[in-house]
Amino acid sequence: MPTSPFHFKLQLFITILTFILYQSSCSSCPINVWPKPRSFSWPNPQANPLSPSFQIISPSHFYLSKAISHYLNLINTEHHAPLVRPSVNFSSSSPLLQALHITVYDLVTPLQHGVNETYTLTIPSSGGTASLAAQTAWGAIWGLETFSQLVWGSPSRVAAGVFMLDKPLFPHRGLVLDTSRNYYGVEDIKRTIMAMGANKMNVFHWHITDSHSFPLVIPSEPELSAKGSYGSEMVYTPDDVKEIVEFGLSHGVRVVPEIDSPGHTGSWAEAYPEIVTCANMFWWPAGSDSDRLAAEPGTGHLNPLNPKTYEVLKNVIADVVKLFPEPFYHGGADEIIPGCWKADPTIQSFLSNGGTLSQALETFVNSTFPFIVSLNRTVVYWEDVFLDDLIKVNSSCLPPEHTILQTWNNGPNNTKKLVDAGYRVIVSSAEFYYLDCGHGSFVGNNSQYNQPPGSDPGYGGSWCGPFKTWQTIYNYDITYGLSEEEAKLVLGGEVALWSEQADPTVLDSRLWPRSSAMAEALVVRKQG
Ligand code: CP6
Repeated sequence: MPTSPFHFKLQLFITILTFILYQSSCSSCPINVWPKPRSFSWPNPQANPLSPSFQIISPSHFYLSKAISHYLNLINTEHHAPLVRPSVNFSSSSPLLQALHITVYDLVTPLQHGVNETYTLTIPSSGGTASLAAQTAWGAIWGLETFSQLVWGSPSRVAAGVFMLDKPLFPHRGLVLDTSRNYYGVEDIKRTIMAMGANKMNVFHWHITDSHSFPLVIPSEPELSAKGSYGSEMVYTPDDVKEIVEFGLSHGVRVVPEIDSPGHTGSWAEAYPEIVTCANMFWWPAGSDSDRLAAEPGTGHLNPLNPKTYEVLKNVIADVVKLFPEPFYHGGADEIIPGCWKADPTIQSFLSNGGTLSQALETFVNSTFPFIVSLNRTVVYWEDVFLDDLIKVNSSCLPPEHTILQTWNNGPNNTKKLVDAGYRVIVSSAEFYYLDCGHGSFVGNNSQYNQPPGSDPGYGGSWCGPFKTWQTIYNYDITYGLSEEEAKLVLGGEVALWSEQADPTVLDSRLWPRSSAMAEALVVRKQG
């Protein structure tokens, strides 16, 4: 059996030639696969019955085998009836499809950013054996997803005479879930990851901690979750994390942890009040430079000048890196509020001795970033760390080879500023990709609530409306306005579900189907 990349390329070449020949006979056949594969041909739409003893034959690979069980189970139990049934010729006396044969050329590359996700799938019109070929197990998992979508009805039939070559346009197709403002159970997270895999989305960005609760059990700092979680049942233990990470790998989904800091850390004050500034400050003075971000009471920031901060934080980082094998580590660093740091006397004297808030942030980054890099992690931060107009670090603190910045404050200009500074970028534009505001969410200002007059209009005051439809999300071009060279640094996008106004009861309906729109746009839609 050919095993080298050369053979893989040769096979791709042959498959591509086959396409060119076939596509000329049927250039726009509809096919029920989401996201749409990059290219396919189905010149004479027909379906064959799936053999009752249908099997999947594959090389041995721990996660691929788990994926095969999952898909066999789906194929054998789901009997899905597409809303729009493919109008194809089907006769139960046609030849049966007996097996799907999987070839994987590289069985060792772990799931990681930029892994080869290409697969080819051929289902002959004559029954017998279909073949799926992929460079890696991770591409093969996508091929299985596609195959499962091509089986429908009861008794099962399968599309036949199909040739497909699929690979995503963007390597990073993610979803952020905030599990601090509201707690989500392990089953909610696994269900979300499974749905991501069904959409060929490959990064679950887990915004685990924030100001409202600290649900992650950190073995070397157990007080953080013991005191900072919503309750002893509302935590993620190391076993829970392992279960989620393993579940992700079985579905082609990486789990990237985010421990947001130095901002968004009010919950840390339950265990360590001495390292958190402004944790109990409820309202910002109206119109101050502090009411512009993170419209939440007591957001809390780690004190960058207190050595104890780094003692605790480094323990947290070291444990998180042990819990999550994933090579990316998200450090947050969004929405630093001047008044929160200024509320602390030690920071006040630092400032009155000529220090600046940006220097305080540089101290924080210089005391943590090299440590994270030393643990073999690529660091992701929100764009604020480099683009905020009041508090930001010099780019020399953040070498682009170790840093990825995630933009959320809209528009192509921020993305352009980031890529022009040499950073790789993940796009999470709040205007297009923030899903937290559902239909009927509050749009307006919060003045009827218990806030001092003139205070921040509050969460939802400026962003919740209008509701983003799937079409809005689908049509968003994450590389809009960039040159081809600049666009190369855009790794992909992430939709986000912040949980101030979301919890497990609305999880599925906020995320789906709108996330599927981004999934297809990043896999196949021509940008620009
Ligand atoms: N929490 C954290 C949030 C937000 C961010 N970080 C956020 C900001 C603006 C909107 C929605 C969410 N709730 N930690 C920004 C990255 Cl509109």
